Amino acid sequence: MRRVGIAAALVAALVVAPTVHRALADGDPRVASSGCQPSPTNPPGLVPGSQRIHCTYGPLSVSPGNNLILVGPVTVESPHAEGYITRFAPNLIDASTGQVPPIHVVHLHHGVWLNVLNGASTYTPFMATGEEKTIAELPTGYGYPTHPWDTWIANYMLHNLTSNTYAVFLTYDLDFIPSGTPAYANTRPVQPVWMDVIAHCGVSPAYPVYNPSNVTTSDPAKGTADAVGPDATAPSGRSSVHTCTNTFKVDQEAELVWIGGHVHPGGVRDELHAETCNGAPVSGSPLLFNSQAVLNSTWPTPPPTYTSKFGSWDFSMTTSNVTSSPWRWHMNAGDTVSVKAVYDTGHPWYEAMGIMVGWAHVITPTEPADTAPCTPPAVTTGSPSGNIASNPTPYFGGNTEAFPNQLGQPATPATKSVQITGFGFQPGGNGQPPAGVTGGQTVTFTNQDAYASIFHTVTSCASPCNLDYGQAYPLATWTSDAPGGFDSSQQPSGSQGTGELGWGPPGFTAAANTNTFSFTVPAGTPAGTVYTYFCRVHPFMRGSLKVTG
Ligand SMILES: [Cu+2]
Repeated sequence: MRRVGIAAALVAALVVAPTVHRALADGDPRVASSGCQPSPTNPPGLVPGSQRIHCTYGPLSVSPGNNLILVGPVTVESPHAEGYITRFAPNLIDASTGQVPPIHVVHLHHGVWLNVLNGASTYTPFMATGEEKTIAELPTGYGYPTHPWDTWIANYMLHNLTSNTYAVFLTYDLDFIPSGTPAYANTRPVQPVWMDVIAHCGVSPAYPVYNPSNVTTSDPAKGTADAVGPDATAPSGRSSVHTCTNTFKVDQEAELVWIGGHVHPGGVRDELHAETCNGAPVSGSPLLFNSQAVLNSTWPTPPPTYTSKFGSWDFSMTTSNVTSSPWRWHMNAGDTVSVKAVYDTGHPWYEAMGIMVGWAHVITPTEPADTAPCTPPAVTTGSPSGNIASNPTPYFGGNTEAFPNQLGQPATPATKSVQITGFGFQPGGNGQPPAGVTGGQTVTFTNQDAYASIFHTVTSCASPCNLDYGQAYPLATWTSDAPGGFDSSQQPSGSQGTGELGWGPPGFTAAANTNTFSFTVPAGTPAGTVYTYFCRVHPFMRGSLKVTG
């Protein structure tokens, strides 16, 4: 059977491996911890004849401030048997505690599973997740086919927000229907459909679908698909959203039977729209599915304090797992759909993604579709389907003073340089007197930790910015909101448009490939003006500058 071809932009950017990451040496007993084991007891409700399989991959060493995209070491475990996968549930486990690590300590930026020997001409992701840990459940009667010779690899990115090193496992639970069972005979195969708006907006090849430097400008050279417009649902209260849209064409008749989205903090939703059907434009590009980012801690209760918690990684995405009617979209060969990634504009967001992953069944005479072409789904919303229950109690931060307010303290003598070393700013770091500066003067920040492959940023946060850190505090502020504020991540010289101070392979890290950032205090800035800032990689790192004259 041919694959469902979807013209997807830069899948290769997520696939090519710049770094082979091997956490522990061969012979370390923990190396043997990677593998798949049948669950001793199958959960109730499993299709008769099928089996839940628990797989682990690791341990993976997550160094301080780790923010790399990694593939490896070579393969991850697949069922290695003829059958169908009907459910996929990813998670992240701390190797030392056996528990899910708190989001503000270590979390999953994204994980992508690829099947490199499943008849694909290119590596095709068949499963993807981030900290939302979406559980994908196919409708009854559909499955992702597996073969004994399948070779899976995992591409993952972990973020360590602390100055410690952690060891973690990626885990994934599979529901598997083996061949030779009645359920196997009644299952129709599906194929992954990967729809990524990557590189369609902004200038970065690898990342931003929400490029901070694009949000406040209408410069068409920075991405014609970027748009900022009003939206009453914008969680931060700014009432506008940034959208990035990409269109995808299907090359053979197929029916989507499952859909889910992926965004990063600041993301509000991914929308799937019909563009053409039977070769003709569909009037109004109707919404087919709205995959929403829902804060775990507020679901299903209405979120009265949503604003203060928005921007954390503590969310799940709604998918078509659970809908009041079967969700389907039947496309003819040549038809197009679009994906629109929607981000709030209340803050600059970084390393943002906008992806929808679908499962599609190719229509054949013996395996007909469930619905007629162009029949709009009865339901276009779903419910959160992440591993919510296994997430520890979220800690949002911003509740208590972590160190004295720097605003009222006298400044140090005027300085022209701030060193970033040992996870701190010198002078003017946490609780210390602000570094003195004068109007019109340039201050240069230098990340000395970059020589140890540790990225930092220098990013304005709302004064006094001295509260305890958590998964939603501090948040970056627009430089236009903090008059004269600054952000190393918004400097145009950042090779990725994101500009964390440090060095890394272009296209695979958020590195600016410089370790310095300069900020010029506007001439005439009144004495006493204080600029508070933090490192958004390590949000416990704070600092301040104070104008002395
Ligand atoms: Cu840092």
